[in-house]
Amino acid sequence: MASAGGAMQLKVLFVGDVDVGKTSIFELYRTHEVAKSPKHTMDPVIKSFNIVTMTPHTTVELHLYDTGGQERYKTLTKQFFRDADIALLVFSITDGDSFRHIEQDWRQEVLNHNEKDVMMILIGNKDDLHEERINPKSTSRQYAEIHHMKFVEMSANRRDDYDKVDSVIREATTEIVRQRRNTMSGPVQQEDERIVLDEPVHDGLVQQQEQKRSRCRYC
Ligand SMILES: Nc1nc2c(ncn2[C@@H]2O[C@H](COP(=O)(O)OP(=O)(O)OP(=O)(O)O)[C@@H](O)[C@H]2O)c(=O)[nH]1
Ligand SMILES: [Mg+2]
Repeated sequence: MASAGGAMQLKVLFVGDVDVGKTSIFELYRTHEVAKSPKHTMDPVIKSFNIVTMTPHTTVELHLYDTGGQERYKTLTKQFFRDADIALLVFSITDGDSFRHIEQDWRQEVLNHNEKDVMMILIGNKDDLHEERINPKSTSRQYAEIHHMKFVEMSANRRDDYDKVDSVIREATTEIVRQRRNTMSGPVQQEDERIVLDEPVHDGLVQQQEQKRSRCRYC
């Protein structure tokens, strides 16, 4: 666990095949707005902001990593998988391969790059295109249950689905805070009863974030 000035820091990865909507979900979560014409992600994009967990009310600094799913960027991308705390495994409900690759590729890669437990969240995106659905919801849910993942279907094109991604990330963050409170020696910073913070604290280049992160995680 990392801390900077008392706040816990968690690394949250967005991974999955090309075009499944990772950047669209990332932007919806970050800005509460539907992303307009997102471009393919090449270098990972990192944004950080604070949230306050459910009970115990604790400020957590989330470092969100949006990675590219294109084959030619995979080697670069996977370097960023290490030290992850939460991984959002994203597929499209309209794309069978994108679901199969969750197991064949993305989940395994997250595991391979991390020695400690990573909280995984399975996201079936493009729920607005239900007439083109290929991946049955029951199959995805069952897969998630087998692997102890949270599961949600959503559409990054629906502004209201901000609540879905916010809830599932907040639940995962809260669980990690609870788990680590039970094992850590020092106190976790407690907050007053507050509902949501969601304040951008800093954006930056990949390299700057990595440097800052490595300084903080082991200090
Ligand atoms: N209908 C629909 N389209 C979506 C949804 N989410 C994303 N898209 C569209 O799908 C395309 C790809 O979205 P991105 O968010 O760029 O996908 P990505 O997974 O980040 O792709 P890479 O960065 O190349 O790996 C874009 O045209 C989006 O507008 C959704 O929920 N519904
Ligand atoms: Mg992208």
